[in-house]
Amino acid sequence: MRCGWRRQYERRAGPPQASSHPLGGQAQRAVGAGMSAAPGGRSLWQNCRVATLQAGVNQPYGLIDDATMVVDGAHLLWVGARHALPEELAGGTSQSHDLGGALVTPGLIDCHTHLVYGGTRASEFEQRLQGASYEAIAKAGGGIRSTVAATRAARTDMLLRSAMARTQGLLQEGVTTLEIKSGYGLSLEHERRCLQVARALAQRLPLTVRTTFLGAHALPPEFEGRADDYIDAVCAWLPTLAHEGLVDAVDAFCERIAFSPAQVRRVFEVARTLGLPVKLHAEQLSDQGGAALAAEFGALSCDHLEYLSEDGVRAMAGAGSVAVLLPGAFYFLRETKLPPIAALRQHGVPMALATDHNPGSSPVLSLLLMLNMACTLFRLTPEEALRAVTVHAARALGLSDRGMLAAGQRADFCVWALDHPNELSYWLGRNRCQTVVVAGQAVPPSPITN
Ligand code: DI6
Ligand code: FE
Repeated sequence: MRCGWRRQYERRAGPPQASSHPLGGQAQRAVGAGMSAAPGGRSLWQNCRVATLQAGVNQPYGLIDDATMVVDGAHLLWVGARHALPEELAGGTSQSHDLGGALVTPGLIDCHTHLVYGGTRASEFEQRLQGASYEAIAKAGGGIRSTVAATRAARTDMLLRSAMARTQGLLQEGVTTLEIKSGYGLSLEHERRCLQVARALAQRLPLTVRTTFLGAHALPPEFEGRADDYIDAVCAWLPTLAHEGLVDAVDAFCERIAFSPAQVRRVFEVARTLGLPVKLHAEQLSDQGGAALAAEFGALSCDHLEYLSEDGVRAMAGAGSVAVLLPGAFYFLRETKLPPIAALRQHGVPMALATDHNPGSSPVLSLLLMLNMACTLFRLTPEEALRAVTVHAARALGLSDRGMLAAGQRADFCVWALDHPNELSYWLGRNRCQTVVVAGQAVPPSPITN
């Protein structure tokens, strides 16, 4: 039985770290605190089992046993079997880490969240348990609108603080890249504020944040009965926010309770003139033909997709759009209609997974839990699930420099107290992530602040 990870990490270049039980919080603290490489230096990470997810490695998960990784600054210089390490790379490193046989994966990517908002919707959850439907609550002016009111009322520092706490939890579970959508401000001023908070998170925490403008998320009360006027406003705000450097992509909610394909098209046309990629909340509660529309605009991804038709699958395959599946929302809304997994596989549409963290339909703060739910609820394989939060999630964000472990990629990776990558989908409710490395630097563990 492989149990190499039970050994405490060692730093060859310095004195051994304080040895405490490897499963205790103290051990995690000691490991994380002792492992930051010199910025810009070269470091060697060895005695590990690496799930590279490279297509070129002819093993499930692109697995390399007894692997070595050479990190140079923020990037990987070399990844392979230890015996194949070129002589010239073996020397000249400023630090060497013995990982004691631990599992290494790419840093995880949560490619769909609505993480900046005020308040909670726990009372709405209670209403739904008593029989009210998500759509009925939304139509009665609750739902997204109640979070919009709480977000507008929240002080900016409180928005930042609550978003920081959520993000820290994700980071400690191995998330090194995070997408955050606006969509709870729904006015120029408040959408800007939410996007600024998302940018501020990336200044304060060691992970990449990609922002998505989701002005077309719901109709704010001041535009009641005037959805087309609201879309005019969204189309006018977008260039302003884009020029302020706040927008990496554009999304919309195409649904009976939100916006029609014709309205979404208008937003996407503005995105196109600005050269911004689009994504879409499509076919979550009904089939609106949203995925085909998004595909027409070369969407990076279409997300949710429970009601996606075969034509929609074909359109996505043709456009190379990623299917972002969100089992947290499926579970929390007690949906029964499954996304068309077999058709997505058959047409070669890459599948990603994300938390969809939001206060209404998916108050989920564990990406690993999504791996498990994708396997149990959607019947993904554990390997598909891991690809879904690495390689395919990177593609859903238009990022080609991460998501697998290979020379030239960013040195974003996680060290796990696990033997095999299938355990990432297997364990529920216990974080086995020992160390998170972002751009070649080990992230020191930090207490969650809220
Ligand atoms: N679909 C979702 O699941 C979230 N937004 C969306 O367009 C839900 C947002 C909420 O209920 O607050
Ligand atoms: Fe969402």
